[in-house]
Amino acid sequence: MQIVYSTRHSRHHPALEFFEGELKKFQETPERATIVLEALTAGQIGPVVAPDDYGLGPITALHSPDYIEYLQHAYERWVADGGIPAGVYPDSFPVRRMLHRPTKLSALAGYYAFDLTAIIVAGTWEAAYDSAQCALTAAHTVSLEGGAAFALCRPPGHHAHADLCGGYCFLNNAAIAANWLASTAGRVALLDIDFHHGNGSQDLFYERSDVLFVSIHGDPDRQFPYYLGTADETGSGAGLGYTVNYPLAAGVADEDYLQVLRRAVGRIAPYDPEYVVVSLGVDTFADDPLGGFALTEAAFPCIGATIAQLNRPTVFIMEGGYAIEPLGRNIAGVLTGFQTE
Ligand code: SP5
Ligand code: ZN
Repeated sequence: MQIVYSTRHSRHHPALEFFEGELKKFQETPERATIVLEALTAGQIGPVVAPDDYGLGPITALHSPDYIEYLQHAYERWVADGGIPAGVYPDSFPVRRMLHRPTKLSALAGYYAFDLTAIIVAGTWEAAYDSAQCALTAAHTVSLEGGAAFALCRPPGHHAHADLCGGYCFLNNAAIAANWLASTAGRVALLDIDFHHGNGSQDLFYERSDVLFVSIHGDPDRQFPYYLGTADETGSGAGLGYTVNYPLAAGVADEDYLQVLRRAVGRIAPYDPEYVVVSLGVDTFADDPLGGFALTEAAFPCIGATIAQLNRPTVFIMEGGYAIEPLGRNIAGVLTGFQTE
């Protein structure tokens, strides 16, 4: 299958993040992408191509123009305003009943974010833009040729809302691809198997029936993103019944996980989607520093094979996975399992 990759991901490289009460090394590193690229190349998964440029249209079809304008210029305005060169860090968040949109950059940063990890540096916009273009290129290929494609997206996307960054995400790559496919197809399924709930994706499609959102993730009662992803969130209005969440307790291992995945796939099949988009995070791996499940390497090819049962043109979008050394093998495992099924 085609692999879509842009070297510009490396322009997004914040040094530090606030993690469990301390400043630590930023964990969503450029090395994540290069190790995946190496593993996919070594595993002969398919040809590697650079993304085409679909412009801002498919991005602003989901993200609000003011948020996009903010992302494009935040770093230069932050530095001009006396901010530290290390990156844009919010100083406050508007929560319940706080409605004013301020002009001060450190405050605007909190207005457009829900946590402290979507740190904007000089090259963040270019990296995020290319990440979304990788997703669109993979979607376009699959729409022309069928089969499957893998967008090696970095930064990841599934936590990003229409006008909110967070969880290392700025532009919702998977949602942008799903929305683009849905504009020509009647029905698209977005299956999110990152360890963390895809709060941004859910919110973007919550009132729509043309994109079925199905997510398996750590129970938000104890796991990031905490404030969304419960089983009783099922969509609203025209979207009622088109959001399906499978929150799981910490410690879930291969057999139990695969059983839930088969149930999720069983929920997607009768929807009869023309395309499947997969938010592919492998932070479900036992040794992941940000995850809480106990999957072994052997689970990942089974995950790919289970998704292949849907037998639909499929776009894989890379999301999380922070155990660096096994990251490439685990992504390659899913794609190989999918291909050999
Ligand atoms: C795309 C993606 O995977 N983003 C994940 C962002 C998660 N950030 C919150 C981390 C919460 C820290 N708790 C970790 C406890 C594990 N022992
Ligand atoms: Zn994740």
